[in-house]
Amino acid sequence: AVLMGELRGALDRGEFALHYQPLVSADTGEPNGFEALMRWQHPLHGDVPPSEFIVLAEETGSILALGEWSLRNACHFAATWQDRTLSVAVNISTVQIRHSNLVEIVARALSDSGLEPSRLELEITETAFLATTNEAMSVIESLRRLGVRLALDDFGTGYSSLSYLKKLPVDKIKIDQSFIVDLPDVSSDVSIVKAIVELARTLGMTTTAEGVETVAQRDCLRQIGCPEFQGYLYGKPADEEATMQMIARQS
Ligand code: G
Ligand code: G
Ligand code: MN
Ligand code: NA
Repeated sequence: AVLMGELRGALDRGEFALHYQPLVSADTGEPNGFEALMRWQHPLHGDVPPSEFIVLAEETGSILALGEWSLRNACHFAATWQDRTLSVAVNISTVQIRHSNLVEIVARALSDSGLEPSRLELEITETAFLATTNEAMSVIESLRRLGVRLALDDFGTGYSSLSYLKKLPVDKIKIDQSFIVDLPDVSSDVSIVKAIVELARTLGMTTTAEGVETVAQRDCLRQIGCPEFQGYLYGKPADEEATMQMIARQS
């Protein structure tokens, strides 16, 4: 409650930052791109994690300004990367889809930064998709027409049916880390991840395994044929400076 009143002013005071975590190719072990993750550096409370302030920001409507700031910042940063094949992924709240002119905001972030649309990936959580109305669906279709890619975040934690998945206009499914954590020991999780990867491929979608922390998990995922990994094994979310250094080392 204390934080709620401060959220609005915090953006103007420059207390937010984006950190970046690599999305790594299973084939090469090199980054395909980076996911932007917001951090609130509060002067008294220290680093407030998104798990605490995103919901608050959604309830108060501050997420509209915060989300637009994230998009614009991530696009401008990615446009400075030497390697033009790297993409940037930005998380989008369902509130932004419903209550802002998201298509215009994304289009403007792209043209102002000069970032190629194909290098921007928008991550939308499965639960957000479930709440999707016809109106929201048309926003999602318009975003696709801009040429950006769409990813279904935290897949497996919601209640998507298979027929529902078929209708979703997404390019990528991000498999929630709860299915990755017990690989390769829990055979039911191996089966589930294998099924998701194969189903996605059948539907023309790619997959990313979230929360990859160990070599054993990586090896299991390689065997399954999951094409992209994200997790502490490859890198924790890092600030802009450390991210630039990582990109410089790779190129
Ligand atoms: O980095 P961390 O694990 O704390 O992030 C937790 C969650 O916060 C992420 O899974 C993501 O869904 C959400 N999040 C992080 N940054 C943003 C952002 O810029 N916008 C939105 N809507 N959600 C974000
Ligand atoms: O967008 P999403 O809600 O999926 O955000 C991913 C979250 O997962 C971020 O908050 C990030 O800090 C966290 N994360 C990323 N990699 C790992 C990992 O390997 N292990 C754990 N426990 N968390 C991770
Ligand atoms: Mn995400
Ligand atoms: Na996720």
